[in-house]
Amino acid sequence: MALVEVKVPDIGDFDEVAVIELLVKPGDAVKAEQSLITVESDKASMEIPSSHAGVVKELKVALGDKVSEGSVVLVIDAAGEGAAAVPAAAAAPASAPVAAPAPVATSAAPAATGLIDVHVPDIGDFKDVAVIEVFVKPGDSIKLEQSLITVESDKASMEIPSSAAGVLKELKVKVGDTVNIGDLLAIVEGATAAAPAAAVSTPAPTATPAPVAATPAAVVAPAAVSAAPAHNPTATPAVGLPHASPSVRKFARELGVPLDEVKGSGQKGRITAEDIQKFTQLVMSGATQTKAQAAKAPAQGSGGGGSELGLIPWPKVDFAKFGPIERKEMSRIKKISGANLLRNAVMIPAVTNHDDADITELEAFRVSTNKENEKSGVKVTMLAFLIKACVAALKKFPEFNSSLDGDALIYKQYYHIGFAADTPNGLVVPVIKDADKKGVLQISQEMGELAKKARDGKLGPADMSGATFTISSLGGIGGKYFTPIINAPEVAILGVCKSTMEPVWDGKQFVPRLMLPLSLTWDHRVIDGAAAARFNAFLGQILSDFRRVLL
Ligand code: CAO
Repeated sequence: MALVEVKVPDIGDFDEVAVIELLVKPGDAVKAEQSLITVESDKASMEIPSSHAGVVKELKVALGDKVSEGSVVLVIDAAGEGAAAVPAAAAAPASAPVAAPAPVATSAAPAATGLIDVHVPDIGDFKDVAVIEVFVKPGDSIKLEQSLITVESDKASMEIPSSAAGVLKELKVKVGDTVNIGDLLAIVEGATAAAPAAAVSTPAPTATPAPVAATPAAVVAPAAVSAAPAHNPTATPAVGLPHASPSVRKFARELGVPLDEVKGSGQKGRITAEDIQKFTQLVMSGATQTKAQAAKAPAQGSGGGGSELGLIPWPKVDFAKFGPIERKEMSRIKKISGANLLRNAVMIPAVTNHDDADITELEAFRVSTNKENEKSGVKVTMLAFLIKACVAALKKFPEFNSSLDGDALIYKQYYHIGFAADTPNGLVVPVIKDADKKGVLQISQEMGELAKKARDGKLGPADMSGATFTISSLGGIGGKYFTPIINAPEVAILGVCKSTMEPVWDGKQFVPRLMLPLSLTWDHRVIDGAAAARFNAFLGQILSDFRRVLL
């Protein structure tokens, strides 16, 4: 095993090109020369190949990063390969026409005006590359360095700029043609040429980097533009890459259009600028949605339009018309929990069963325990008993401690119980971990600490994650029953309200009993009504005689 850094090879004088696609991720097995990322300047894009075979350990670049020669792309575990680089190690100088080729002009007449031939400049090892796009037509006014055509190999595409300004008289190539360095592209009735003195087929000695350095024959890589004879100039790009020229990619990025969702109408499914425009129009008119929009729709707050669910729009009322108002932003917690609650309410077919538990003896026991433990500083709460009772019920009815995973259920063999806590900033749900392994005293103590942390806004993500079941207790406040919303991906939640003394028929007479209202909401995809009724009944039995927890 050898960890090897794969670096950006010589990509000409082009510095700071943007990473526009990541083609691999940690854990992927890659072959030598397999494309790892795509980089793009404003005129050309290319794929950067791997100098080694192995398994990707770590990606060192992210989308949007700028890279130059020598930038580390990723770390690869070159197991089995030795750490030897394949030919084309990143260090090797390589042909890398990522740079837009310098325009090459040849004046047919050496005058500043007249007919100017525009040739394909030095595009390095690009041989017989296909013309995949033509941007101009005879009669068009052309600016100096304006892109005339796009050519493409199987790994890179590049726009060829005009070396002359003027009016395009004649175009010498069409889509599907193959071109080579020096080929005549167009004749421009010109005003100016980029380098009037330049000889035909000589790369223009301009600031624009000559795209192709002299390339050692052994160098395979930057592979973007392999000179391999098997090269198929009209091949589509690597699987998964949207087929589009750099300018179309740039256009899509500017509009925020996800290129991989656009259907190309060009040759071999190539995405054109018109395709981007049409896609944008469809999204704007509501006729279609991007995948990101579709994924977001159900999680939107009530302020969302509602159209994503086929509902009538949320009412927009000018409340100030009816009296004085004050507008206050909701807290961050409220906004986050609101989106989650809405998703859970909409996506879960939830049903709530109500029941009462007789906690007369349990409450008496709790009060006496607290008296005995007065000095300990730990107050035993009804909620702590409820947590313990729920763990016993979850053990007896394991589907209540599960989560849906596609068509399967994940049964958790741990019992982490969340409890809803009311804080000045909104509702949070701290979690008592491994409640099955803790006594009521320890649970009470941890709950007190977590509830304090919650009120002080000091709960960390670890305090609030991993719950397998949640209890929401309004017992200290009041009410009879309510319908709590399941805290996905859990499949059930117990709501508890204030216990009250009630007359209960014991078969002979009415006796005063302390009754605790229970409201169990459950996901009907996972749990049936009968199981829910049994769960509540079992919970009631335990709460009425807590010794059953031991059974
Ligand atoms: N019936 C009758 N009295 C109850 C009771 C019940 N079911 N549960 C608690 N009480 C009593 C307690 O005994 C305590 O009385 P004393 O002070 O006389 O001992 C009093 O109510 C206050 O209890 P508490 O609420 O401070 O403590 P708790 O352990 O019951 O609850 C906590 C802790 C964090 C859950 C609670 O403070 C809280 O935030 N509850 C709100 C949860 C919530 O908002 N749920 C709704 C979610 S859906 O929007």
